Amino acid sequence: MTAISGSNDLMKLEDMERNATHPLLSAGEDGDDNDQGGNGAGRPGVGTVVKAKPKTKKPSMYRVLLLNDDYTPMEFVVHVLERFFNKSREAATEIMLHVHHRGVGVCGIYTYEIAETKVSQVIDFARRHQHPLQCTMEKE
Ligand code: TYC
Repeated sequence: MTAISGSNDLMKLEDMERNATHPLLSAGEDGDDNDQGGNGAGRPGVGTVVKAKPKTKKPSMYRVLLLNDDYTPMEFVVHVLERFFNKSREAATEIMLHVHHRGVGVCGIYTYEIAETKVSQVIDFARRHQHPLQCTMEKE
């Protein structure tokens, strides 16, 4: 006759379930009083599940710059700033005059792809109108 050791084995199973690492519990919070640091020390293959770290990184930003030259008409530059950089007539005029006097000025700050697109659009638009206006970008 085999002895039935039922209650003993059942207790062990319950203990195992109670001690199973829970994603919302960290070391020492599993409600038992036999904490071993919560890292499964001495229990091969058992470790603490640590909450996933939200991994969101801010993208690098790039300044789009307009360069001065002696030939592009002021009105054309103002138009470029209104059309491609969504500036008001007043803001566009201010930036154009800044570039005219200082040699270079910021049109806007964007993520890499947007900045690259703006630069291409401005250079292409200026070329099509036979103006030497130059535009470039730099990491912020
Ligand atoms: N310097 C130009 C002129 O006198 C005007 C100008 C302003 C040109 C800004 C380019 O990015 C520029 N007509």
